[in-house]
Amino acid sequence: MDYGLYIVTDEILAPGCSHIQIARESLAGGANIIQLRDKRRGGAELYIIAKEIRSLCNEYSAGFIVNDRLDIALLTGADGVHLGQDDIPVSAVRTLAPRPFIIGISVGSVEEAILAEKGGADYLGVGPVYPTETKKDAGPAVGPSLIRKIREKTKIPIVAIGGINLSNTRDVIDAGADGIAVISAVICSPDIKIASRKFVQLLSGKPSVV
Ligand code: TZP
Ligand code: MG
Repeated sequence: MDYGLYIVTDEILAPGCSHIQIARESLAGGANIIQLRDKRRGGAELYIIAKEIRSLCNEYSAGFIVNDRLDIALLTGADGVHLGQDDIPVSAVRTLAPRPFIIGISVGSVEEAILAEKGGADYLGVGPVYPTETKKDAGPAVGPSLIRKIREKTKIPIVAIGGINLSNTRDVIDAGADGIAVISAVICSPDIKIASRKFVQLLSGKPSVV
């Protein structure tokens, strides 16, 4: 899985823009993975939205991950689920969802990262790397130095999250991240497709032409 540009959908930050529109635009801009993240809707609505994003991601050969909802992920053929520290343990999820199903775990310390890897996680969401307004309970910013420390102690891919923008992307990649998970820097921009494309160009090392 190419973690590259990993877009997390958030309808609250983008009023009038649905999960599906966010996914469609960011995929058109070259996003590698879409994570459906919705803490409000029930399963009935989420199931329909997830099925639609699954087929959009297929069109672009992109990955599709569902936040929190293992049931929705399994029922809609998602590539994986993303879980936090308070969610069902990775080892238990694995019994229901063998590989190649992907399990991503949010971690905020080296200890959590080592445990997640040992438990069977496929990638680590490390953050918040920088201060962010998007997740109020995200805790203090850990900085790119934590990415460096986790890279030394673990082998699975690292996706940096929290306050990632065009100016700090290089620093997190240089620190050892395999990809960047972005919400506001893409979703709150006037054009999600163009904003995504700028990140993709930056990640590919090419100068931005937009
Ligand atoms: N988990 C840790 S920070 C964060 C999440 C979901 C929010 C990231 O959003 P943004 O807008 O890219 O800072
Ligand atoms: Mg969660």
